[in-house]
Amino acid sequence: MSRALELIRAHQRYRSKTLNMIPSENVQSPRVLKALATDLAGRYSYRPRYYGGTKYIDELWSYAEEKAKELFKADYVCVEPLSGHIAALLTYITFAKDGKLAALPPELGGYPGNASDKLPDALNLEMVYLPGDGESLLPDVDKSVEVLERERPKLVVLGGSFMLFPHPVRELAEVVHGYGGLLAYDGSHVLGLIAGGVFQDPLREGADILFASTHKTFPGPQGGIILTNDEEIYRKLYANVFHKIADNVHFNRIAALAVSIEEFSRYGRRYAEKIIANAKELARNLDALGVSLKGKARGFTESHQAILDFPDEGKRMELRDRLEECGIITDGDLRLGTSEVTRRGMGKREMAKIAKLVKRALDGEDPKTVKKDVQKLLRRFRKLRYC
Ligand code: DSN
Repeated sequence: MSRALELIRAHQRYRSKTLNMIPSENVQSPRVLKALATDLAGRYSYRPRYYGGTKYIDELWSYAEEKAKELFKADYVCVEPLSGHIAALLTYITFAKDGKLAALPPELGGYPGNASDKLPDALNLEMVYLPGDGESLLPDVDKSVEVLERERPKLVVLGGSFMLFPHPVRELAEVVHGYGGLLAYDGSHVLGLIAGGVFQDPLREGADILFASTHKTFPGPQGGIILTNDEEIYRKLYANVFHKIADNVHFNRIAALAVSIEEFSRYGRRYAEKIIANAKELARNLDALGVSLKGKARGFTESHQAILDFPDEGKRMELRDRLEECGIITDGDLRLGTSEVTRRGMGKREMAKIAKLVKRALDGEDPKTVKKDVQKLLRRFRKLRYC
């Protein structure tokens, strides 16, 4: 017996007995998994054409692009980035390299890759951090306008990793365009909510570029995507794809993305609506049980996340581990996401149950008794919906 296969099985068994609340994860549909595990996983193709044997690959590639443009209502798309991080990298090297980039700092909700010692360090970017509010995790519009007018960064990024509410795209786009800058939106977390038409619509609100990962609220394979309505922006981005950010763009992933877009086109709107309704319900129930959450003054959340408010990092890590002992998987910032539980068919009643289970775990009840109840809840939700 292969040790690797044993570990895969052990992982699958373990995760099937736990409640996954990580907001940057989701489960793939059987068809998406099937597409990933095909011959495409070992093939190459380039543009312009170099390899033989690619006639179906090339058709699939174009099909994925057409379906993405249709679903996201964009004129141009890059499906080549291997992840959301690589989509950010492609956007930054194309439009901000050796210049100024503005974004929210990670502690106010921005992507951790925007920390000064990460992507900005790798690309020699001068970082301009947008002022914001650690409670709502939103940029402060007036203060951001001041900073942008003073610093005039080439590229400004809204959106991020800790997102409870829509970002002020309309409010800031005019300023950025006024001095000749570009506005990008990191929709990694909320891509499914955008595609479902239930959150905000960055490309119609003034963003020039929407980049994202494809596996969070959007239930596709792990990967990245960039969308724009501007031909010149697209041409500049595409010129930096081959042999700058990738050599092989992984055609099993692109095929799986096409499958997930087909599925989302049928079921996505209902799914996205339910994700948000569940996040709101979960947050309301946690609050009623006395658990402190971010964003309370604005109604906790309008996205897929509810974020517990424990300022001490050590305490958060301890609670993450305690929750896991109880069968509830979350992250070191105690963000609770509803994408996966929604996909498993859970609704309002289950959100109230999950809130109680989280509260019992946080209160230090014996993990064995909480875990038993978590597993009892899971047993009724084995089948995936919206696919
Ligand atoms: N890995 C993504 C997340 O968990 O939000 C981005 O940091």
